[in-house]
Amino acid sequence: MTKPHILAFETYDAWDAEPMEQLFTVHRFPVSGDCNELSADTRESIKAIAFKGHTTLGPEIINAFPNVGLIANYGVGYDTIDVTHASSLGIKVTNTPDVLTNDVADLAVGMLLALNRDIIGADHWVRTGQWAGHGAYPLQRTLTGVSVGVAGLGRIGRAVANRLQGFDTDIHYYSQTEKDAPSSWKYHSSLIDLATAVDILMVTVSGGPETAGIISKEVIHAVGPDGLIVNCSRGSTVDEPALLDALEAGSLRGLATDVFNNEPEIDQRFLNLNNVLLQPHQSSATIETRKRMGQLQRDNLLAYFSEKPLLTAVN
Ligand code: 8YV
Repeated sequence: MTKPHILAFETYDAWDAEPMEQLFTVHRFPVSGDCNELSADTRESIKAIAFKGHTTLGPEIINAFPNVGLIANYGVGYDTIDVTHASSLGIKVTNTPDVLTNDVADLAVGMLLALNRDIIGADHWVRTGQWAGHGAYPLQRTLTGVSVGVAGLGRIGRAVANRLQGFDTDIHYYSQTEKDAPSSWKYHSSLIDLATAVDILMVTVSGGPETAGIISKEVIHAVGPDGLIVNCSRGSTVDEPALLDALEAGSLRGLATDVFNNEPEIDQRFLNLNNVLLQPHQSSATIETRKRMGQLQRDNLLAYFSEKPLLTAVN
């Protein structure tokens, strides 16, 4: 049987690349971004796209592959894929939910703990001899009894809230509609109300046009000079210039973030701040989870080519 032709974006680890090559004839998306580097015959032979990464997959690229019927995303977030355009052409889109929820939530909580107690600064204090030279590290803040707000109670937000409940915090959340959640979790129908009520804001909403900039200047100021923001969602959800202004002015106590606008070419202002914890978009980046994400992406491709129901369709 001839192997179906697919177009693969970005590079894959061997445990994904090998089975992908066994199952499909894999064409690589040109590094230059110019689809015309692939011949018209090749572009027409391609029936599905294995998408990965955070570049834009918009009409220009999608239209260059006239026989594509599926875009299988490697990742839960699909904000860079123009799903509306894909749908208008009858192209299905899948993602990789659930398999990464725990790792993302773990990193979000890990970032919060590290930021709140300045674990990285304290490590530096020991390594540089300041403990012996200057004595005890400056006192930090407790998490016990603190009010934590989860912005977006989807799969990841819920996993974050479940973990933080174990730290004896008061859980508040914002969502468009009230969710079936423990009665002790306080629902807020507006982000400003949530930010005003809590000391720590965990951003777990999905990315995309609906959530662009929702962590606005007003929300950031409502979290306030005693407050922290932790972002494991998308850089686009936050008004980044307002966030940087607040951090520089001390009108927000601190930020931990795994995501940025224009990553990895992040705003250099982040690098001069000592009240931030910066991570290289690695919340799903464990060997185990990445293997599950690759498997789910391939399972969706296989389902498509064998005309079975897609496992995790988003349109
Ligand atoms: C990326 C992510 O997909 O799942 C998501 O939405 O942001 C990540 O897991 C991963 O970095 C691969 O690009």
